[in-house]
Amino acid sequence: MRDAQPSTIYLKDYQPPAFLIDKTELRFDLQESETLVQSRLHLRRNPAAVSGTALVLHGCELELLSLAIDGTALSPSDWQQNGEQLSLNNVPDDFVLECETRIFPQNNTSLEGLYKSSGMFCTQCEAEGFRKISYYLDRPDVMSVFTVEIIAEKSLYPVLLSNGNLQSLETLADGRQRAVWHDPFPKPAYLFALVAGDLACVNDSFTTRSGRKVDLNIYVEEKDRDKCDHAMTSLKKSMRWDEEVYGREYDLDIFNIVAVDDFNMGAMENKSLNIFNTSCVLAKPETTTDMGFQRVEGVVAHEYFHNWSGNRVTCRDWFQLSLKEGFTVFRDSEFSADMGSPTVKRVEDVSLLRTAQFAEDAGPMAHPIRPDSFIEISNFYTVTIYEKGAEVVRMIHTLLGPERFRQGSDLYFDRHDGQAVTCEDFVKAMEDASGVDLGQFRNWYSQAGTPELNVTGRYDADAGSYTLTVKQSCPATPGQSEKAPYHIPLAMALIGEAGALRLNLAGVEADPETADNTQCVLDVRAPEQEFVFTDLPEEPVPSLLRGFSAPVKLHFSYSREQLLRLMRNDSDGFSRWDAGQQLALMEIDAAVEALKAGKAVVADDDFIEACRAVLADESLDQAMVALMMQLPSEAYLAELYRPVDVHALHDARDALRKAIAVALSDTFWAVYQRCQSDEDYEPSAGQIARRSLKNCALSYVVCTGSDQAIAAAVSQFEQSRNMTDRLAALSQLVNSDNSYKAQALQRFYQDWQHEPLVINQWFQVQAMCQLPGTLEKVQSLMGHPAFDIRNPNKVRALIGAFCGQNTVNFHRKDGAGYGFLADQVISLNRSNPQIASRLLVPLTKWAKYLPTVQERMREQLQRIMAEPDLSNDVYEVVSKSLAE
Ligand code: B3K
Ligand code: ZN
Repeated sequence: MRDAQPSTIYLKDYQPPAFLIDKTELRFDLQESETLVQSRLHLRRNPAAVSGTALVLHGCELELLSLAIDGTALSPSDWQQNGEQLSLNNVPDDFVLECETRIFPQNNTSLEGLYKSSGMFCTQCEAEGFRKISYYLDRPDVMSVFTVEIIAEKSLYPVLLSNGNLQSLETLADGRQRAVWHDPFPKPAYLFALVAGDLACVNDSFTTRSGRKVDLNIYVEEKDRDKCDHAMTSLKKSMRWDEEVYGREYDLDIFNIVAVDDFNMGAMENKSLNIFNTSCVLAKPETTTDMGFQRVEGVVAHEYFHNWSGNRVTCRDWFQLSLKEGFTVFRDSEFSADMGSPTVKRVEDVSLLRTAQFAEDAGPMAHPIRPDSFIEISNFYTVTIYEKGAEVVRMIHTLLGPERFRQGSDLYFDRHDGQAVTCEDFVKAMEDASGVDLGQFRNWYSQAGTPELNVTGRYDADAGSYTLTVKQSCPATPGQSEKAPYHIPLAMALIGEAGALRLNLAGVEADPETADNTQCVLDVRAPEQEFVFTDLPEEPVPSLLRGFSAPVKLHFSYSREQLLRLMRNDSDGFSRWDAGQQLALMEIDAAVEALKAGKAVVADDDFIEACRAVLADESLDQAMVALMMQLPSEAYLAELYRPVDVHALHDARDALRKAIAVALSDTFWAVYQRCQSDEDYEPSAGQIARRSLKNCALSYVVCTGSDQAIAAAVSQFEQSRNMTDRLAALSQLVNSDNSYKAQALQRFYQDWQHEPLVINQWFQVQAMCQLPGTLEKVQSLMGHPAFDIRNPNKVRALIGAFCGQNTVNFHRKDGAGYGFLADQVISLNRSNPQIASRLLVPLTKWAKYLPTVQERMREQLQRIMAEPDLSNDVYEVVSKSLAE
């Protein structure tokens, strides 16, 4: 809970640790009423330390039982305690510190440190959770070799796990069991893990390319044994992919994954003992949607890839978090792209970036991917650190090209193996290996905010030349009013009547890889820059920021005709999709105006014909067709309009959807029929594409409100055997006016009440209902026996989905949605501060709405601020939001 004065920590104050811990020996005595933790730390003064004689250890909410130096017990007068710090003066240069603490995992609701979930003991130590287990130098630049002894009642906790290799396992005379684990790789405390429980184990193996046979185990509750195949397959694919694409092999003989129900985020990459949220590991067709299958594959890969990008080479301090997270997200997106449809993956990633990340970058919590300061590090596991961080690594990949990027990553891993390093070390390795100057590029690490590119084009028919003028700027963000220009890779092409034209860039020698071909990457560096293309027989349409080559907002005033040409002819899938989105935005603009003038919304004929052509094109990736038919989301619209009039935008978008549905009703029905199949379920790219297009068509026909459409949804709900189709049909029923929905919801609950992950989807589908009265429904569902506010998945499914994704109901005109969110934040602030502060995010965006709305949102922030005992997590987010 909040100190009197929550303090800000600054990157500029970084000091190397005064002591190092060569060896860490831990002993856990796990009991029902308490856990005793004994540690033996082999400490030595750090030769690289600048100053300081005292040893200052971190500890939080610990009951200290004893301390001893080299076998001699200390008395309380030998140490000083101040907040989370325990200082020992006049310690030797090299010694063993023994410490005994008592903790109460069964009462730990923060899900940080050692806690219990569904009867098992488990840990979460990143970022600063180890200090809730024992006194330690809980910072990532202190790396130690861990040996862990676990003692627990054998009948209750037959499985005892920690990092590394099992050294011994014995049954003790009193019915308890003792396991000893040893991890030979030095690691920071945040990668420590312990699990004790009654778990089933699904086992497989993988042989690395150098011939090491690795035992792969997934530990789950017995009832979930049949839901591990997909995670296991994903793990093996990730291991192979990292060998092939990055030359990285696994380095131990065991790799364990444990699934737990109560978990604050997706998963955790503890060395050789990954702990996962059940939602990111369990999957089977009857209970899991296509999106769920893809998430399992992506998260398993992400955590596995951390073994190199995060564990073997770790972060010096938490300001460098994006060093491991940005890089690892880049790695997992490339992996997912390779496993499925690259364009679809790119569109999904960019959509997340353009909504959540752009919003963060424009709000009170905006921070560079390498922040300069924070109050609570848990608040910095953000879309900026992760997704924008990944885009920054992607830009390095674009600037260097795949071969030189690989030389860079090889050098980075070689040079820094076993070290705790900085983002600068990463960039330097990329620079040293490639010879590419990344000097100006480093601004991406130090500056917050989304850069904007304003581009204009001029065709000179006589000269056959086309001149692009590119201006860049970046808005002010908290603490950064002036921004230096960025180095932006701008991938582009020029599209003629019949497709992409050859590029000749004036003043640039033809390079077989770039110029004199049909696409190139322009190095945008100056506030304003011109690029002249020659030998152009016709006026081209520029295709800009292909593949979304940089995380920027690009403005070019395209005409409808130009966008239609790009939508038809652009050879870059992402840009084709984006052209379609820009056309749709013009339609939404027109719809807003029409509704304002009291007129009916009609979609433009050209737009309808373009949609019809896309829907009819069976040669296109069907998942792309489904994506192209989705109108820009309300979250994306909220990034484009100022101020945001939530209800006007919602109504316009809705009316446009109906207009499209009516105009193309026959086409949607044809697509719906064409996409039916009775193949056995597989989470393959082809099947996922077909289902997503089918369910997209269903959503359009249902929005016409016809009886035939409702009947189709009912029959799909009743007959489908996979969760993707079943849930899609349920969602259509919940969102439309029909007499079957209550029955459908009840039936769904009855069928799945014993599957918590399915019940979460049941909560979510109701929380996302766009119809009036949803807030009351959500409030009543909070009293449902299946709801549990202590379980983060349930909180996210019901409260998080309502406040974060149900724009029209959260922003109810009477402000009740804001009051509801504030109530939930206040109640979670004590039990689980991390979840409370994450939930709060929608309120922090108050500044972009209409003035009356702003006031209502701020009132609720002020109400939270007035609460006594605010956690640092909530305090930081609320105070920064109110300071805007
Ligand atoms: N590294 C963890 C995140 C830990 C969050 C702690 N509050 C999961 C991941 O990014 O892989
Ligand atoms: Zn990660």
